[in-house]
Amino acid sequence: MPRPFARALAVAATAAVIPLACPAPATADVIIGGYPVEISESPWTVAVSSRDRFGGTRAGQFCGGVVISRSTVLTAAHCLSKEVLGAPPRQVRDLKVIAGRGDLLSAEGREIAVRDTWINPRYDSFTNAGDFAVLTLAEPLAASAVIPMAGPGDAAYKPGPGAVVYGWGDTTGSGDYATALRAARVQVLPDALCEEAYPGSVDGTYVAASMLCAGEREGGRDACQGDSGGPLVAQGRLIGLVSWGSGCGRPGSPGVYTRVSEVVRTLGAGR
Ligand code: 4AZ
Repeated sequence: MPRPFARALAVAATAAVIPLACPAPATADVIIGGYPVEISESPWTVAVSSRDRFGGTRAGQFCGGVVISRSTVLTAAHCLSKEVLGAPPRQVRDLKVIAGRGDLLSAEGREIAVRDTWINPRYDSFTNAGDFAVLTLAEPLAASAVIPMAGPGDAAYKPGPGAVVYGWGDTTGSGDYATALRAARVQVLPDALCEEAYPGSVDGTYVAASMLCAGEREGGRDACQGDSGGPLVAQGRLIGLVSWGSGCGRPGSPGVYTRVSEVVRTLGAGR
């Protein structure tokens, strides 16, 4: 199970009142190893937010999401878990998607209410397999915000350089959450690398049929807490959603993503 971002925020909130020592993962350089991007370059990247649950300082952002149709956003199933939200999603009254806003401290773009949530019933919180959920928006976004999903057999899934992950998550591995959107260039890695790294532990188990392995063999560039649910893009198509991993940017512990071809299969079969 990925360490939920909510827990990190809860720790941060507590620390603001009582100066408790926050546990700092032993990683440097954590999106880790990324660079700032304009939201106009990736209009399909959205912030999933609840000020009620996560406070207003970063517009309530707690996960990433991806626009796959004008009224549909994909995110990670674990983002909507009780462990993260502290309640079932339908009880989170101000669950929103923030589109067209790169800088969370600005008022640009739109905040759109989530009309309905659907969590993949086959999501397995022990292995992390099937880590995706669908948010239906109360109002549609522009068609230009939609990114196509790479279907089964798409060449974009082939191991190699040139994939990019986007998010507002931790940039150091020590709870330094970005306020402006960042991206990191990563490699799609062979399944064997993640099968070796994650044969089964408390963090999860790599299942190649429903997960995608990406990062850098030597560590460095990676997604991290708060990036969950956000996009991994290759050849202009969505191939992954940030899901889990052991730490962030560590050599030998690549990032694990939800394989979007599995999402396409599931949604195509009527869920
Ligand atoms: C998380 O806790 C998380 N390095 C997300 C991505 C990765 C690790 C942890 C990948 O949400």
